[in-house]
Amino acid sequence: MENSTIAAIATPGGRGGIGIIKISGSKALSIAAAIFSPAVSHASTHSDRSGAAKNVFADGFQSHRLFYGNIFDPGSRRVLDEVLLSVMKGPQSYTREDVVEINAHGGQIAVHAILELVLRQGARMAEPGEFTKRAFLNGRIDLTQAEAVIDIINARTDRSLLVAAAQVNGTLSKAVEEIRHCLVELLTRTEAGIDFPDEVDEIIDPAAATVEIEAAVIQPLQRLIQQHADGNVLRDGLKVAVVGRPNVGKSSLLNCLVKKKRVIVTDLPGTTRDTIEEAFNVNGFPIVLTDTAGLHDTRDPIETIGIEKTIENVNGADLILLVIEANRALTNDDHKIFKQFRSKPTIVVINKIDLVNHDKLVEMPADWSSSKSVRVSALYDRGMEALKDQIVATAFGENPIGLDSGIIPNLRQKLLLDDSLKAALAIRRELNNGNPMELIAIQLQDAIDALGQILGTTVKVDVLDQIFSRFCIGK
Ligand SMILES: Nc1nc2c(ncn2[C@@H]2O[C@H](COP(=O)(O)OP(=O)(O)OP(=O)(O)O)[C@@H](O)[C@H]2O)c(=O)[nH]1
Ligand SMILES: [Mg+2]
Repeated sequence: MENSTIAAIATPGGRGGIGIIKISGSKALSIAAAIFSPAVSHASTHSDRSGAAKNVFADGFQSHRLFYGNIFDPGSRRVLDEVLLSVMKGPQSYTREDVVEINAHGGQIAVHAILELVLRQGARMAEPGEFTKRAFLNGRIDLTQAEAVIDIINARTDRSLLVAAAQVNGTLSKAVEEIRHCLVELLTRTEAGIDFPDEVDEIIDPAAATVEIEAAVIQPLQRLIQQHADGNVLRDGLKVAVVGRPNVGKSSLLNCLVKKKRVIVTDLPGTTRDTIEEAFNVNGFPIVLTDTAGLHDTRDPIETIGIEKTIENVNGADLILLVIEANRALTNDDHKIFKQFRSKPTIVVINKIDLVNHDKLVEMPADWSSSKSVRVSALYDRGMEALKDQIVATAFGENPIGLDSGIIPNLRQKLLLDDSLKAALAIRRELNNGNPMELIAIQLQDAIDALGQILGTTVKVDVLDQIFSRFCIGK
């Protein structure tokens, strides 16, 4: 383990109430002692800086205490800022090393001047994610927890944050650890069977092992893999495409939902030519809404390109809002669009209800009954709450995802879960076929290794670098 002392500004750039400079490593305390002078010293009658400092730090800094005072440049003796200094001695700290945090007044100039001073005292600039990387390398957290720290920083909504926070507490590790435990136990018995072939029947019973693998390995792995798919939505946002024929009010609907004039609206059909994305959130769920070009038969080359993009976008969407007009009977284009995308979860949005009486509303054909419909007026902002509720209900069902278990593997973890599952399925097959124990042991080892990489026990250095480079500096 590298033992250099690292430092960085931990708060975002720009003006703010406070700015924090974080230092971690064996020199953190001596650097702090060299540039900090407490404002009041109970123990000292001297007023000079070094004398006061000596008394307060006579036995070194006390851990997990806040110190109030000034940061000064030991060369020029100039005071740079009034600060609160917090000291957390390792191993009771984020990185398990000695950590000092200097809470300075937020101006960028003061914060940068203090960082520079700290670097001149012998610390080096931290790389992105290096504090968290040290926490991992020093065994305070496992890799899934370190990755969750990134997700917390990037969380788009309250719900995404909830899931990331659960993972920081180790919920995914616990689930993976349980599966791994079962595999390790089976491997131990398999190897005993290899060493004592005469007693193999007593050591390992293939039928019982098959049942065990199924219940304690295959099914839990499959559940975690499924949760990855569900969780992508929380991490990246639910992709919702607004489609319909020209002029039905798709762009108006997007503007109304996101509460700003994001897209151009005119009374001319064919106004929207390109797909336009806007992120917002509904009841805490992140949504990425896309407005698209109106779909119909056309020879206009620009519209044709727009229509191709619409189709491409809809194919990648999780949910479709099919907009129709309340004041007109459905046209062939409406029917065509419904049919074209019928494999996707769809909500029919009956727009422009302000133009018709209730009893004159467009009729929904019987074969559209698989989709729920909501009546709105995008022009007068009516029905939007009902539409939002329907979006959440259609996309997430009764029990919004991720909240019950709080476990959502990311893509890296999911690919390793896939590897582990592949090996587990092979083990089940080989147990059924009565294949030699040696073969089963190899597959068990593969399944265990894949899970080890999730936890970070067997992970490669370049993978680590890649993970931690996604962090911001100062975390
Ligand atoms: N009365 C009424 N007019 C609406 C409503 N929603 C949209 N409109 C009008 O319908 C016309 C078309 O609206 P847009 O939002 O541009 O329709 P679009 O579906 O995006 O049209 P294209 O981009 O051309 O495909 C505009 O004149 C809107 O003001 C509504 O709820 N009520
Ligand atoms: Mg439009």
